[in-house]
Amino acid sequence: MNPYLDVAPEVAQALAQGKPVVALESTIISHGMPYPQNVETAQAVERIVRENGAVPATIAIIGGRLKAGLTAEEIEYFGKKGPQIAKASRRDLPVLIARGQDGACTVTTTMMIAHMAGISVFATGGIGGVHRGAETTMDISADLEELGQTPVMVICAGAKSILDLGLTLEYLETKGVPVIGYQTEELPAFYTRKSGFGVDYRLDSPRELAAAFHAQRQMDLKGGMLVTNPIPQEYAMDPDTINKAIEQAIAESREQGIHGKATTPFLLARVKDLTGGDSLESNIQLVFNNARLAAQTAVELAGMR
Ligand code: PSU
Ligand code: MN
Repeated sequence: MNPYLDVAPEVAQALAQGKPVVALESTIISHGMPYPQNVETAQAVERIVRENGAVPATIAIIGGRLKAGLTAEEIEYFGKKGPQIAKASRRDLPVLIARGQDGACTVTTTMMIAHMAGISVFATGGIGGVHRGAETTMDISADLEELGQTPVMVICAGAKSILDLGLTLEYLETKGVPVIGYQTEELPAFYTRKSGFGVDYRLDSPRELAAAFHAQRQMDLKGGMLVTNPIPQEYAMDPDTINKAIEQAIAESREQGIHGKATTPFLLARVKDLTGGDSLESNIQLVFNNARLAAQTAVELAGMR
């Protein structure tokens, strides 16, 4: 066992008994939404995972400890501190841990810590990817490398078109990551159900998702699986509204010379401000939708040992 890892007692017990567990990320709490909606959403997501038969494990770094499973107090602490907490990707772990600091886990570090703990299914909102203009900036999220090397199923609502979705799919293909559409042939674009890009495979039930991941696991293939689950129709946003906000956010980030780890948080915050409360409600609902599917898939997977 990793000496820096703390698995919450309920999570450890579920894992020891082969029961379904779903990992949840914490950047969405600290950086993704304002307080107190972030804490309310994080708690509601845990409730949805439970209602669908699995144990939730929200993943974060607190005081230099890698945490798989947070208490209600820890979620509250994280939500209140918000963006003051460092966004932690793979390269940040050694120094954060050595200094005993807090860290908000991105998709990358949530996958890493989930895997250390023995958790196979992870629900989130959106993943990082290849940024627009990456052919000159080389700004490619570490999330794609992690998907290429860590055996965890990531259930998301696709990726926002703050990214170059075509290049993101090319990169995932190179890394050997299966991109699955849940009940769709088209990659969803987070706020909208369609992107104009196709997925590799369409699967239609939690059982089919579990069977594909189980086969990948039994073959001991390195790398994860990306499941893209479209936002429910009633919460989807108007593509023109969202695309205009994205174009403006990208233009501003270029004018202001935003780069490195600041780019994604800058773009997400600007899109959120430019679209007001509508995008927050859509964001919350798609996370609920992913948590439900992840719990149902973890239940199926637990029966396939
Ligand atoms: N995209 C979103 N919402 C998010 C993120 C990305 O639509 O919250 C967060 C996730 O934590 C993701 C991270 O793992 O940003 C990627 O950051 P970067 O592009 O710097 O790798
Ligand atoms: Mn980046």
